[in-house]
Amino acid sequence: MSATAVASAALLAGALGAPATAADRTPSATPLKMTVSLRADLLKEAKADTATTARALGLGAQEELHVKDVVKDRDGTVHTRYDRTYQGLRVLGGDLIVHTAKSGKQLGVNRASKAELSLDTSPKTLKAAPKGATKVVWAPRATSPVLAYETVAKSVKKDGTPSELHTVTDAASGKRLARWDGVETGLGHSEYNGDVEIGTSPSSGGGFELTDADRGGHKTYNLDNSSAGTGALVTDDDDEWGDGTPDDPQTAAVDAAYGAAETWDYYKDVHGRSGIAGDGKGATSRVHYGNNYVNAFWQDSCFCMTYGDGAGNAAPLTALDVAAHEMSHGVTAATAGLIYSGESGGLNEATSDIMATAVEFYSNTDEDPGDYLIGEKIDINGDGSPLRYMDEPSKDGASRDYWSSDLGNTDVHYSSGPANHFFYLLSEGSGAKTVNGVDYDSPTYDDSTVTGIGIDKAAQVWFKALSEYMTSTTDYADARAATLSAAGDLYGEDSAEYQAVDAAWAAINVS
Ligand SMILES: [Ca+2]
Ligand SMILES: [Ca+2]
Ligand SMILES: [Ca+2]
Ligand SMILES: [Zn+2]
Repeated sequence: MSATAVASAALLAGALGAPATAADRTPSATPLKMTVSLRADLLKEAKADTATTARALGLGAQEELHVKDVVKDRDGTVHTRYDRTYQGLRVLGGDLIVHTAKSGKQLGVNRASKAELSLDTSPKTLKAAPKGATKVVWAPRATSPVLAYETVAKSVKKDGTPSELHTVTDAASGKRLARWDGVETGLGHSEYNGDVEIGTSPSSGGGFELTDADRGGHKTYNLDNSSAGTGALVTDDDDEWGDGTPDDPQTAAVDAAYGAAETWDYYKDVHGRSGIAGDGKGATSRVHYGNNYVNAFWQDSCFCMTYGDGAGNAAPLTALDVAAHEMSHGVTAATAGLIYSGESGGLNEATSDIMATAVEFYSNTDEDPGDYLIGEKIDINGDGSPLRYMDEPSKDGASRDYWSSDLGNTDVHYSSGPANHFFYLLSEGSGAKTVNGVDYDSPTYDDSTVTGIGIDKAAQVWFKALSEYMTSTTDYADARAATLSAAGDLYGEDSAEYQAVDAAWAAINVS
């Protein structure tokens, strides 16, 4: 595994794989390639209209909409995502998406909560606010909105992973309503992509730095075993980086920079999205976090990716599916905002596995070809087995294969199983199959046979559902509806693709 990265800013532009999809084969409901200025214009338009839109949706005078994201399809349909405030308080579960035809006609609305908002935000009897709390309105999917306090407690867990624990309590009773961690951890990894080109820039003091000018100025930092701060921007004197082994501290930085670049290119080339937040801005990556730290994580608060060096500091967790998994948490945060607990948390995790797998198939290097395994390059279990299997998630000993009513009570890394399984079935179909040399044998809940539509179409369906139909409170039943809407838009409701989406959900016990 010689991962000598030879690169310069000048060499890079457009050098990394343009996708093979021909524009004329692309359905008109796929997202338009969004430039930063087009997106800015659409956001500006939506922002100017928020009051009118709020009234048109029948929202009360106390409610305000705040534009979060906007997607425009090739056929001119615009999907505008809003957060909501009520009497100036943030409404958790107040997010909604408005779909508008090219003609200006409103096509529909997806709401995280359908409940009407009318509550006293300053009642006389109120529990004292916990320290550091923010008053919010908690509007979960199934019950009435209540006044609540949200606190964020920052700490570091025993294994060195930072934690930003969000707790929502009922402001009247003090009862805990929800809890989730804002630091979304996932996997472990080694490095490995062979010789790659990475985006670098000339350094002001001479030499080069790991700043990718072609991808929003993404920067890679070396924490040098610290677990705090930004670290030092990785620099080099001759623009040839790393030696393909963990002995050279630059090697992990090369893999991290490559992972960020491939993830950026995938979202841009395939889904027309410019950067994780869609605003054209690059994130940052930090390598060599802590000591013997066997994990990697994304933090929305610093818009940054962090990688440990693995067991014995000998196997940096910088493989592509880990990188793309973690950065896709940033995409989910900037779009559907799926709450990281219960069924929505499982769907959040699954989205990261699904998009990471799509990125891996897109990148498809000889050293790391596409597969439906997560973390197959890490050997985190010490026996060569991957972290997760999408064809039959229970093979990891903990994940669920099928939906059941208690699914929301399991850890989000296991309740992601059925959605990962759905994505495998939608891509490749049920039963035995070999893809890129890996053998799969995907079962179905009802012993039905599912015919796959290929990973490219399956990923189009999932991303469109994520960015245009899912909200913060989406559960498995909603995800089915969201993907059916997406497949209907893309391929028509009479299409084989639409039927396959339906069949794949039934095969994981969601119908
Ligand atoms: Ca060098
Ligand atoms: Ca692979
Ligand atoms: Ca993989
Ligand atoms: Zn994750």
